[in-house]
Amino acid sequence: MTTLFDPIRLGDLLLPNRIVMAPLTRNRAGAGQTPTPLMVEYYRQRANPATGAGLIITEASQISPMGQGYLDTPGIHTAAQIAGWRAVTDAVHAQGGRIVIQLWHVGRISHVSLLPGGAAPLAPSAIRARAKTFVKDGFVDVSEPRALAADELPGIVEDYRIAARNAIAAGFDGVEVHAANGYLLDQFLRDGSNRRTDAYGGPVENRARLLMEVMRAVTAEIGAVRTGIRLSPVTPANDASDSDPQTLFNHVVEQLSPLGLMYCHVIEGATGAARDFAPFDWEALRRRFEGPWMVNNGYDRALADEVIARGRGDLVAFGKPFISNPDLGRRLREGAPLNPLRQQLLYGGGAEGYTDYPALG
Ligand code: 8OZ
Repeated sequence: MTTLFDPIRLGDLLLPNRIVMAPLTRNRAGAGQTPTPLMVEYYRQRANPATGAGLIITEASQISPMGQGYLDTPGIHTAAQIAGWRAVTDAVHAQGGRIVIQLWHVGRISHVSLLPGGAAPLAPSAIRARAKTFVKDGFVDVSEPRALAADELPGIVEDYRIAARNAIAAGFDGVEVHAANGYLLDQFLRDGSNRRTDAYGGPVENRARLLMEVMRAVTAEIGAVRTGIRLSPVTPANDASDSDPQTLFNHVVEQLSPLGLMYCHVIEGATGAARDFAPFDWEALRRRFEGPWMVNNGYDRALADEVIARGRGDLVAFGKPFISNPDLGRRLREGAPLNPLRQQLLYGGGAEGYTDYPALG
């Protein structure tokens, strides 16, 4: 019987176990949205697969200045950012670990104070989300977005392609395209945020068009074996809504499968919410995807064992438990108690609540 502690092949990577550190926004980037030495230490602490993660997925990292939606999130679009990430990937690899970067464009989930020249956030349609973001002065409502013109979309696809190339230049083992949680690609997928009447709106085939163009560009640039994706079919996060998520995401996963991706990562439910708060046929999605299937949200050892033993998932991504336990892999294996999370230290700040969680002696 397969367990969390059995190896698995993801593309060209052989992971020693199936324990994944989920992408986690921590808002600790330095000037120029550049990864800092403190971030190097945070990832290094979690990188050794014998005690930490078999695979680390970085915090969401914007592909362009317009892709940023929160204070102090890192980017992967400047030379300084690439150099900062190189220090992270070198530290992870020195521990024997593996790491991919999550590529992010927030779309309408942003604020004019974060964007170049005070620009309006970009969206499929000019519909403001009922959502908050975090800026210099604290939590604020997101700004009114402007609808992207069709002739601007090739530029967005190109930004993803260049970000993927930058990721490889920075030493990453691959990328995860963030198509979840109500950000740009998810905004195009869903009819609650996409009211376009061109080839990128209307039927699900059209709403999935931008995502598929991005996935084809990224896989052509760095290889499908180095490209994963994250989806969140039922999340209401960031005002995400769709009239028929099952049909939508069945279609999306059917389209993704033939690309031969490194993995498909799904958030079962909504981050921080009950796992079963919305009915959804997860098996129907899983059946439609040929490659490795990564599950996330509210997993503990028992649930992870069950899902892997039954083949409902191949890997399990742990989020908050990895924040408060740098040696989560070891604790799961030994059944050791977990450090409690200090919730108020999640976003922004320094070492406190970041690199000061103790490992087992
Ligand atoms: C928490 C705070 C800010 C952003 C996501 C990237 O939900 C995020 C995020 C999470 O995917």
